[in-house]
Amino acid sequence: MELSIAKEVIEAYGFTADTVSLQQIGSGHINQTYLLSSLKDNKKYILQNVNTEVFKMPFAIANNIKAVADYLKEHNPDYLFPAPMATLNGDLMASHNDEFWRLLPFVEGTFAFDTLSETKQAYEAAKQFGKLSRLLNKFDTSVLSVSIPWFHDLAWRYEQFTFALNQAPVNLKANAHEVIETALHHHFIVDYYRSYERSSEFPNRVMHHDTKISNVLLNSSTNIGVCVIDLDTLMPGKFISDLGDMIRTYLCAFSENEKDLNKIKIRLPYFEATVKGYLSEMASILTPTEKELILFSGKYMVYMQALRFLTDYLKGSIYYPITYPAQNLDRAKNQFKLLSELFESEKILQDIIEECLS
Ligand code: GN1
Ligand code: MG
Repeated sequence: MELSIAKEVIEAYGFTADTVSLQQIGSGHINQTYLLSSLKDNKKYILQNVNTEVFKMPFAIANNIKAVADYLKEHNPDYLFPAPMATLNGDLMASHNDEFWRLLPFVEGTFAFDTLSETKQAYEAAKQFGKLSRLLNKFDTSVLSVSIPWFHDLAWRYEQFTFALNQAPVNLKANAHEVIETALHHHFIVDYYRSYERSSEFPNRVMHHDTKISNVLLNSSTNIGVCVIDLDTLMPGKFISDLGDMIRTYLCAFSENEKDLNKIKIRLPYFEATVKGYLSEMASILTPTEKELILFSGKYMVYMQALRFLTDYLKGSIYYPITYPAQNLDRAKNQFKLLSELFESEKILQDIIEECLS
């Protein structure tokens, strides 16, 4: 068999190494994902290795997904929630040599993509992520474990940035000088976040926490949203995480890897489609305070991602894989450019939000 997947993993799910074919797919930074085709019954599955450097408690994730899957099965049996399948032994994952693997159903007739080419895709994706939170509105978030502590805690991310800054080698600090100044200058976003953090009008909800477009499956022929995938960070959080990450990743025609900053512009129709799609599910659920924070959600997520890339650069790029030394610095510059675009278009973006809310 090709690739380095132990036969024990395949066998835990009742396959044999000589009757499956595996192909690496996906573009995520964190986990490795394979398309597993069973030659026996011609069925396809997704086999995924959980990155235990990042997710130190893989069973916490598996239990979270199971708790949500059980709840949804009871309350919304028709909702498609692609949870991992149990092994032959009934385990939530296959573990072998300190590695953890899971097997998921492959959803036929759907596709995931890396870049948006139509506003409809933004609308449909945002609707899917909104729908998940809406269906879980009454779910008790306190039963969920935190799969990555402080994951979207902006104050903590800022603190990590200042620690990294204090310890960074002089050459990295010199290369990043301007970006560091920009990061420090935007500290007011942290203060703003802190001022809402504990408000009862800003409740914990079940958040996906990674709402990029490749984490939603659309119907191949109609482009209609089918379901969300990649549930590792399904845990309690604030609504600004999901909506904010969509604003971060759907508005610009170019990704966080684009180095030409002149290309980093926001597309207003994609903003409108994202907000509309999200509100088509969440409008009746969000509190008045949350509705005031719609535009802030984008600033919060873009700033946090900029800080995360910059922090990683200063630490020697130990978290986000890179293909050249300054890539995480370039990614941080890209995100700060996007942030400045959000500030520049603030007025018109807020007008669009008002229109979507009315
Ligand atoms: C990571 O692996 P991927 O691409 O789904 C990261 C997200 C970042 C994203 C930026 C667990 O997600 O938080 O937004 O990279 N996931 C984790 O590309 O850190
Ligand atoms: Mg992910």
